[in-house]
Amino acid sequence: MSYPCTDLDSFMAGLRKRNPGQKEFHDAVQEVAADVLPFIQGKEKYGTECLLERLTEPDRIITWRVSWQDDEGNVRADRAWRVQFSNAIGPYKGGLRFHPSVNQSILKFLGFEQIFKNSLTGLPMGGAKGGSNFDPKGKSDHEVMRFCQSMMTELHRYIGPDKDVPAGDIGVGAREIGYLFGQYKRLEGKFTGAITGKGIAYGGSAGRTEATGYGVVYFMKEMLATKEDSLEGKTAVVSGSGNVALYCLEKLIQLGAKPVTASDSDGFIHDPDGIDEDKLEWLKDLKVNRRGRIREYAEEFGCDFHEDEKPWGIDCDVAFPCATQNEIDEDAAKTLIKNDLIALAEGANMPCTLEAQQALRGEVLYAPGKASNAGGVAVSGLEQAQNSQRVSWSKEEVEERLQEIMREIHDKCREYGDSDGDGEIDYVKGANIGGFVKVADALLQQGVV
Ligand code: NDP
Ligand code: 2IT
Repeated sequence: MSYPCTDLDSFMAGLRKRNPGQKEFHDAVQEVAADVLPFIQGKEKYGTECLLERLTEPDRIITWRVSWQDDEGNVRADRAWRVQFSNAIGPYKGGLRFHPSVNQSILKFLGFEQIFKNSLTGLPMGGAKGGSNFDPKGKSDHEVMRFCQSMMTELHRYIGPDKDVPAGDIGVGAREIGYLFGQYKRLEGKFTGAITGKGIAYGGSAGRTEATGYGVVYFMKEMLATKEDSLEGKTAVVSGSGNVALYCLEKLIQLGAKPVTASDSDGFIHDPDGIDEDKLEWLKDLKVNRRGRIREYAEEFGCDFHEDEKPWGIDCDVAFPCATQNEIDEDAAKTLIKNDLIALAEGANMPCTLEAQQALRGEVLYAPGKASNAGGVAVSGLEQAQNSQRVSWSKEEVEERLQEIMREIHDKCREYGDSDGDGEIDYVKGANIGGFVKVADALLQQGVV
């Protein structure tokens, strides 16, 4: 391969060879490289800097064993990683995921996307991701606490408010963040904002819990506004029933849309009358407090439960995949388009396969996660700012700033994704290049590091 590589096929062939078996990582890089390589080409300032070659190689990956004891006294051993991808524009920042499917490929794809997402927020945050194949499902609070304490006993060496600031992701919510922070504080002997998504009682930001889901809906609102349209009266299909999905549902209801589905790994519920405020409160209690299954919604409210199915065949105007990666394949995307979908905003990271993206781009308004789900990490950035200043902003103030940040991300997508100014925004291209330019400038100014 010649340096710098300007041809997508040879760039990807090299990347695949260096990172065998890491399909999720390959896909995430391919999406970015397809837009960034042509953008770099011929621009003198990028010259021989090999920026994309550098950005696809993490600064470091830390991996360790987490030993812990279950309630029966058995000693368990799980794997954990922290992928510190790039601190070009700020301390490493990104969530921790606990799920049996977690492996290095998944964390590398997430960490890589996080670089560009965090850049799009306009806040000084680098890109990272971490997690474990530990499955919190079915574990007691005490088991989760022992796991989190053991995990942090190693992780604490590598994080800190000016170094690397983890947060939540799949399987890591308020409970896990509390246990992780408690152990960090005990080991370090100091109270600093080394983690975000903290409880309000100990330095968390108002509005962080809601931020990702609300942000996705704000982004959708901006996309629809480019077509002089709004969410009022729109039928929405949502997947997932975790943190992102629940607050996506909440904001949709507040803005007059009618969400009709929610899901978990067992299947989806279809409520043609719409999930309203009262039903959502019940669902939050089911999922957050009782850790129940989505099928119980169907039993409670007398609607259909579709076991082992995804909701993409349900007629809708707008769609919000908010569960996990690769949950919409090409067939599902084509079904959505056939059913007259207007717009899709990703709440999850990479929920659409590359083939699904291809089908959606140009056919509907389509927002990639690194733009539309950036509200979560943006409010994490605001939490870091509040912690540094030792202040707490009101929920209204945080929500106002979140809306402003989502508008600015939309503006950046317009700036870089509609270069001919005809009003048709390619949000994938806009987000990839819009995220890249700031990181690239930072790398150029910091020399060969
Ligand atoms: P949660 O753990 O709160 O919820 C995850 C939801 O997705 C659950 O309903 C879960 O169902 C479902 N799910 C997870 N894995 C699978 C799977 N393999 N197959 C089917 N369903 C699955 O996570 P979040 O809501 O925080 O995260 C959801 C998505 O949003 C992820 O892609 C995450 O990376 C992304 N994201 C999260 C942010 C945040 O601030 N939390 C910020 C930006 C993006 P079940 O309970 O059955 O496993
Ligand atoms: O994917 C993501 O952006 C997150 N899980 C949130 C990361 C964070 O640091 O708040």
